[in-house]
Amino acid sequence: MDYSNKNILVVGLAKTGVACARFLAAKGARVTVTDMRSEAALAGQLAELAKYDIIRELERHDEETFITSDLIVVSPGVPMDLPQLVAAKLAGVEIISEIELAARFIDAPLAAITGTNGKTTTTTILGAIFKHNGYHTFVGGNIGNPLIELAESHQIVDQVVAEISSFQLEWITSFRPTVAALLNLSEDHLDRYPDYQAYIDAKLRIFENQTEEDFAVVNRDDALVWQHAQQLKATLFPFSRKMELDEGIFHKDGVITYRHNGHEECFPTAAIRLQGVHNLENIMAAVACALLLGCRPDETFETILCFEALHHRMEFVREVNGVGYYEDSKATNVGSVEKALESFTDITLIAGGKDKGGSYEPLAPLIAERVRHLILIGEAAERMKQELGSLTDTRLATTLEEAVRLAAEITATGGTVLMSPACSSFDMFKDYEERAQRFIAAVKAL
Ligand code: UMA
Ligand code: ADP
Repeated sequence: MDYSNKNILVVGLAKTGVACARFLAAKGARVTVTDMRSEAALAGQLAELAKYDIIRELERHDEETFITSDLIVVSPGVPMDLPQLVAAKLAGVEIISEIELAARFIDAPLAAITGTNGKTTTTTILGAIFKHNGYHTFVGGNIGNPLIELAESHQIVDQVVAEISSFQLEWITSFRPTVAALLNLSEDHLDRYPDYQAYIDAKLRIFENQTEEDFAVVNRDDALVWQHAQQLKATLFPFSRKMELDEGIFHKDGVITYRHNGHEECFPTAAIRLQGVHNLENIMAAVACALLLGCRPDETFETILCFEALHHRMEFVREVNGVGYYEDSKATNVGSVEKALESFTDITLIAGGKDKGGSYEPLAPLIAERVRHLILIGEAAERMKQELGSLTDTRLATTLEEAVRLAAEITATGGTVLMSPACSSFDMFKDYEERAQRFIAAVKAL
């Protein structure tokens, strides 16, 4: 792939844009970067690019630059319907995402993990399994470090594990994982997509360039996933918590069984530290990817036995006056909140934040059954109150700290206070980590 002297436009100048611009400039391309933010807001990013000869178009996107480029590389946070991208597409300009660019320069087998929930957990487990098996492994993608950083580093690796979001799949053309996993599907990101089907279609593109030599690891228990899996070209490798499979991986009577080509491996689950049925699904998906890509069963089992929950995913904070406080700041859609609610009874739920446009109705049965008090915060509070408020004692709070104090007042001994927002955090916080830290501080202050 020769990009020297090509006019390449990098759209978006956050982590992805900076890494792409650096990579392409080092390849001899004539790089322009464009971002709607100002030079002052982008001071850190621009400093990282200081030693490269790169043209900047800041606080604007010039259509002329888009339609006259040889190639456009789009950051995941930039929507597909950006008018300048639409114009460039019409003009026949090649437009790709960062994972597409990266994959063109990566030779190692690629395990790509997507799904509405569980991506980071599964990606991290799989990375740990590969490393424990002695493979030189790169873990990246939506998890935080762009895949292009691997291509940029010229490291030789044995295995690549990539967490992949729907946004990153929007502009792929040849991205082809050796093993791709789709963990589950539920409504999310409806502030970005015109409808749920458009979000699903974007996610399914992870399988688009696979052939029958590749594997699609899919959730047999998720009706939507299984329905869409029937159309795939890749060889299906299902995982299930509910049914025994002749080919695939399943959990039954406290044992995970992996069956492939007449060969069987068994992993008892009693001593696994990671809690929750959803984590059993994540573990099965990771183990399937690992064994399909050559890992040894013993080392694989050792890794899953020791694996602990990641921060901000149903994490225990503290007990005060016989009430347990749990923080699930990473639960930014209804699918993940459902799993959290299934894990407790007598719940005081703190939810709300930036509304992503989906319906909160799927939570209704669990709220009616298990949530004693619902405390709502943020932009979504009013709409959540309309959809769920009649099901239980529902109150509004103006800050997270006020919500925590109120929860402490009204939750009876033996109950659980759970912050599992079903929304993103950007209305009140920098990100989900800041929301988590503020919750933890408020709980510690009780
Ligand atoms: N911008 C424009 N014009 C626009 C829209 C945005 O100029 O019309 C600019 C913004 O000002 C910003 C840049 O484009 O400077 C967009 O950057 P970005 O949002 O793509 O941010 P990155 O730092 O590059 O992070 C991205 C992923 N972000 C998103 O998908 C929103 C990160 O996932 C990912 O870790 C990183 O690439 C490395 O691959 C984050 C995320 O929130 C964690 N992902 C979503 C999720 O998990 O739900 C999908
Ligand atoms: P993602 O990277 O897809 O956002 P995470 O592993 O970061 O996934 O988990 C995000 C949220 O989803 C957390 O609240 C976590 O408890 C929940 N979760 C994790 N795995 C699953 C799963 N397989 N199904 C549903 N919810 C899950």
